Amino acid sequence: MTKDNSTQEDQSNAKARRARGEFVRGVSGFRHTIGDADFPPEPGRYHLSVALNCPWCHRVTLARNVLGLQDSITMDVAFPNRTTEDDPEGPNLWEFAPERIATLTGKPLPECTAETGTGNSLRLAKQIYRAEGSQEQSVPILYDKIAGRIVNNESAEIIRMLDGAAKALGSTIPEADRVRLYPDTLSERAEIDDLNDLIYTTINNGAYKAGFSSDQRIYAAAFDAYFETLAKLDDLLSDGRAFLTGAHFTEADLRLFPTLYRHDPVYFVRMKLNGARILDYPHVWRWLCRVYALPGITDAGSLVHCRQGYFGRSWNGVVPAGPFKPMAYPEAYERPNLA
Ligand SMILES: N[C@@H](CCC(=O)N[C@@H](CS)C(=O)NCC(=O)O)C(=O)O
Repeated sequence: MTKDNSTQEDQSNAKARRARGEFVRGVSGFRHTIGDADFPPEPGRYHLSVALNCPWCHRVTLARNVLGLQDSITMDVAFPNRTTEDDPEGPNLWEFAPERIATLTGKPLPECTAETGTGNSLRLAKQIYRAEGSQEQSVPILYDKIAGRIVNNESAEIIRMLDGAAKALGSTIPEADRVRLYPDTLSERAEIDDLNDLIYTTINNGAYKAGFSSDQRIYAAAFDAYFETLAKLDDLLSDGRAFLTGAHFTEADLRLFPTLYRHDPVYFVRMKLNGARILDYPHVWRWLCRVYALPGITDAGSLVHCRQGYFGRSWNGVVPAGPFKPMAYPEAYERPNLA
């Protein structure tokens, strides 16, 4: 499957780089594929465990929706804030706790669920891994409910396999109307691969490189690379094309959306990416609104979960109330002419 630098970070000297204050993302260990002998494509067999504040999970919830797989692939949603120091199982763990109160709203979050995929009503995502002897703890997780096994925990591969097996998995969208995230034409695939490389390194993971690195020079380099790519994308979209590779929505658009959806209301503050808003890039802004208007996009994500997740446990836990100018988010994404 995809083992290129659009999927994961180069891990060389990761320990030394982390010691120097660089945020280096780890590598996902479960890399099976639907279609392998053990994992036949069957409707109702597979299950996703996600958190709606996680941008990698957002790729997967977007693919599930735009491919019409909401009925055939069940899904659990963890609470946006991970466990705290006093948790008996340890801190920073994704928890399925639909009763937990969000400080942002003062109420439980209606999208959150218990853990239903394994049939064991587990409290933590970590426990899904421990059942298979793994020390991992990340989301998203694609799980086989028949085999009782984890298939894959790498979002780049999960979206690719859902796209390839959508029909056999029981998509409710007729083939002729269903989007092809990774079309067969080699030229389009090459264009998508190049965009994926640039966008993964400087935007998707770049945002974390800026926001979570504790070295000024590493932060500054990530900051510059992020806004350089935004300027390049604004230029690319200035020729009137609807989507990144032309007339059709593809995997490249799907992978760019989660980060830009979070930029103005979250990353501008939380990741110190305060160089500009997406609103300041008119062609990228109109692209963002165009994607937001596509069927299945709005309910694949939640800015309430994002704000609660990124701020609810950072600093003193108080979640910033803005922005409200020119208008509140996500409603602003319904106004392409704001830019
Ligand atoms: N490469 C993975 C990255 C997944 C990932 O890093 N997820 C984060 C949430 S945003 C996570 O669960 N991190 C917790 C951990 O690894 O302990 C993918 O794209 O699926």
